[in-house]
Amino acid sequence: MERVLSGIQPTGEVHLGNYIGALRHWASDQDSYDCFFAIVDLHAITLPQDPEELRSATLDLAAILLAAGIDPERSTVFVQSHVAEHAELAWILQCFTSYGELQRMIQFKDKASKRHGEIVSAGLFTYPVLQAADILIYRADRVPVGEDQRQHLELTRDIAGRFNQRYGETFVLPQAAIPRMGAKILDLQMPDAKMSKSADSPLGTLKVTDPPEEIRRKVKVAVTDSGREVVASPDKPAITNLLTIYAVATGSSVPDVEASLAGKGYAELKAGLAEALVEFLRPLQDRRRELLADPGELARILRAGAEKAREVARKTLSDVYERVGFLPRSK
Ligand code: AQP
Repeated sequence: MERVLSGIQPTGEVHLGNYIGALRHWASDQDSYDCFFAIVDLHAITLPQDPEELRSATLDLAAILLAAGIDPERSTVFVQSHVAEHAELAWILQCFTSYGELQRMIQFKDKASKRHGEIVSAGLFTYPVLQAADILIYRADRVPVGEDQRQHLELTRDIAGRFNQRYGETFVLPQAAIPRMGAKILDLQMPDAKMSKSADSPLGTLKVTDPPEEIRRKVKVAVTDSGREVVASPDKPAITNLLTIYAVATGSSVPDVEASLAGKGYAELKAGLAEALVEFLRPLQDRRRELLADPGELARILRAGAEKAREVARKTLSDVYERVGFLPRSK
């Protein structure tokens, strides 16, 4: 079985972009792959976090992953900081990554530009190398992610290739698995930007935990494009985005949704979309609430996941240490 690895940060709250672009594919990948899913808390602290909020967001995210259909019996679900090997491998890989490569990372440039005089940490700069370590340490073949992660995946392949060339085949070169539909869900208020946890406008980000009335409100005030026709096209990014979300929420395709709304206007599109989303998110929201009622069980699942992950990670790291020339650790 090929192996899948993906991660999500316990920062802010999970939004529709995370769910549509990543999480729902994680759930379906379990049928065909040996899956490793990480809650990447080490990545979260590249920007300032409140410790208590980070702890509770980590547990909440575990509940959301399970509520989204990830089955801890079939997949390895764990918290990144519980597997110290990620950070150890990241150090080695930093020595195989150039400053220039990291400077070209779009996410770094975006996130650094939003710091407005606040410290831009070295962790934010080297974050893509830790992400490379997350993937390479499991020798993952496939990484299901949204479009925003394409550049980081290419960097991961470059780093792995460079290491392999120098020391012999050590890492698997992973493929990014970017969905054809919904790989970049846009902000409902600023359809020139992706939906994001740290968006300036809270109305633009639809959280998977938003109650029905909040979903209806956010869809109602979503920005639209000029014109009146409900069609997807490059000059209608906002309507295309709403149609994409509608298609995913109803398990259909954009042309089918367009056809069902033929002759109707933006108001009907929004009304139908809001109800479709309420129904789409309801099972996840109900299940999350049930899971959060038993935090002890969530912690147990994460502990078991970390143990399974560590077994694989330890083996890769020891191969790497041996290849770069470190003396064996005492047993
Ligand atoms: N808008 C999006 N559309 C589709 N997929 C998306 N992803 C993120 N935003 C979208 C995918 O979600 C997975 C988890 O991503 P993450 O935890 O790294 O989240 P993020 O990219 O940090 O989330 P934000 O919302 O974008 O946070 P900030 O505001 O910090 O930049 C990944 O697979 C990602 O591709």
